[in-house]
Amino acid sequence: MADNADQSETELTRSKSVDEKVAELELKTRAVHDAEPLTKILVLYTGGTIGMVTKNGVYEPEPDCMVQKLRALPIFHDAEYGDAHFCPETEANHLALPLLKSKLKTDGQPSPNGLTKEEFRVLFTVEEFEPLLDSSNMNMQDWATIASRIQDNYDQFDGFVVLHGTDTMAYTASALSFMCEHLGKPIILTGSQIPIYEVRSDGRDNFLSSLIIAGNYCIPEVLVCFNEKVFRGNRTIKNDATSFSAFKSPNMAPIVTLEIDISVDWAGVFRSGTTEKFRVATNFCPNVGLLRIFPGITAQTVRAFMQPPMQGVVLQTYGAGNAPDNRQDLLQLFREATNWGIIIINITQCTHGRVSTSYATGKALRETGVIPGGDMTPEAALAKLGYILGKDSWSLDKKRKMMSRNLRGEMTTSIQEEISIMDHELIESVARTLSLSSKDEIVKLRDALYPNLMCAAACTGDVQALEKLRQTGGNISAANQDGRTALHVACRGGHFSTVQYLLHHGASVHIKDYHGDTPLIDAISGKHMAIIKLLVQTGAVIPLKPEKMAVELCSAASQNDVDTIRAWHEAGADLNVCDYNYRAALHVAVCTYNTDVVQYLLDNGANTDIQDIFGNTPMSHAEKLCYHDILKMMGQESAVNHIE
Ligand code: ASN
Repeated sequence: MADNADQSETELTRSKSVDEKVAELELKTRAVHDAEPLTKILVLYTGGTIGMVTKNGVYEPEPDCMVQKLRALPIFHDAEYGDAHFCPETEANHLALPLLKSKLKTDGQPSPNGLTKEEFRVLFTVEEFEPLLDSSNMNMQDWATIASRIQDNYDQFDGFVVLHGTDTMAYTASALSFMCEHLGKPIILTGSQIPIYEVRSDGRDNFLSSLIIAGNYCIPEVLVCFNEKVFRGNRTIKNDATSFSAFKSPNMAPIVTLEIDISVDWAGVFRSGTTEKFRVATNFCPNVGLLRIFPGITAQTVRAFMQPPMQGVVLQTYGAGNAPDNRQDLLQLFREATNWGIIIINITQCTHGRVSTSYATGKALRETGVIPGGDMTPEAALAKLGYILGKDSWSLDKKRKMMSRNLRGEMTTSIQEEISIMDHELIESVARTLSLSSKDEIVKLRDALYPNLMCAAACTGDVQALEKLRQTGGNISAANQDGRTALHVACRGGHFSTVQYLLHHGASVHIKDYHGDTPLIDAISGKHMAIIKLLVQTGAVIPLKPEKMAVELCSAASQNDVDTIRAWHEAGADLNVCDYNYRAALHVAVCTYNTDVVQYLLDNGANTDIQDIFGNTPMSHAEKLCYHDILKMMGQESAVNHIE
């Protein structure tokens, strides 16, 4: 009786675990075969009016409310998709935007999912901060928290949206733009003037536009999206407390405008152009300040402002950067402060324009050691100072030099020359043949031809041709009709120096072609190890789900293709990932008696005891098949003796 009870319990346990496995298997299989292309966005909800409610007659942030409310809004969440794909217990904060019906114009730039715009699906996960803050209550530590959350989730998401109050959004955007080094994905800050829960609200459009842009356009910058415009974050100022058009970018045109068409100024996109991985610098120096001079300001006031622990001052001067040159007391003070090691950066009090030394008054200031800050906004200048002064390993001299450099597109270093697209003979002759004459027509022609010309040049590793195309206005990350960029093509062809050139000019390692493949997949297919290393060093990660990666590894294992497995491994693949039958590459290599692969896998940490759906492990396969040499490789001398 007891035996029977034990037996039936064992059966129950076994059948339950088989059921569980089958259920998991179904999920995995669905994951492998789920062909719908998607992009994933992490939404960091920090607070702000967008999520506030009225309490005692004033707006206050309301915790644990946003996700629930968004879920009930069909423009933010496709409930049918959500019910089919998200687990209600563990994925309650996962939402799926409905598919866009209207065609988005991409200007030759692929979406991260690489598909035509009608087919994409943007999934987003909302992470709510605790406590939610009115942005007037935010400080530098909050900037570091946002940056760190982005860093922690960087590889798992295609882009980031930060829901934030408008009052200090320009400061946070500026700070994040510096803290996020070697950024390769979009980070978009947005918020609203009226809470999203109210009938009339700008929050819904701002949030939706941010998700659409972050999910479809690989703009590797910190941006602010407001009122149908997307600005470079460190160029923004909040200029209106009552209008929906709360932000202005006085010295730079918006990067994206959302009208019936979405237009992106790809030539204006700032790209880091390095081969280093994304990282964040959270050590921000708090000893910085903004000093706005005014007629009659006393030397005592300025001296008091410059006292320790002050390390960096943004000096807001008149017009084109002028300060009184008849005030020797002030000029002497600036000279002294510079000698004490304080960095002083000069920007204009005017909303629009830049500092220059066209006036004697501006020149006098320059001669005291004050650094000209070009056309930086006060927010950007302050954030840049805090970031640079936080670099403890840099000398004072280096910090001063970096202050006058354009680091993230925050200042215009030289008046950009009009690029003559007619400089390219091919464009010129095609334009003539087609009788095109207006600038718009020629720009359209260029945008249609250049991605293909770039890919053709990359295919043969012709760096000179790429440089010529770039100089005549070509977008280095533009994609052809298949969603492929010059970097995809150069990686496939194994042209190492072309890949280096492209990366140094800002080509993105994250762009997916229409098959969902990034340049890293091309490099793996071509088994170009040096290129794989370079891409990984630049922050590329394998864009496949583990199950799909396992299929690739198992397939290579079945063909004794050690080089392909090595290429996947170099690219960061876990050699123990399992396919839809829970089989890892080692299962397949053992069964097919591909001993070279078995040896490689064992040398690189493959497990011999992973159970597939039938309970078989690589070792049990070797035992059943009496593969003595494989068992020996696995260190199973005793098992070999036992079989013998
Ligand atoms: N006081 C609010 C904030 O900055 C203003 C807003 O979001 N519109 O959090």
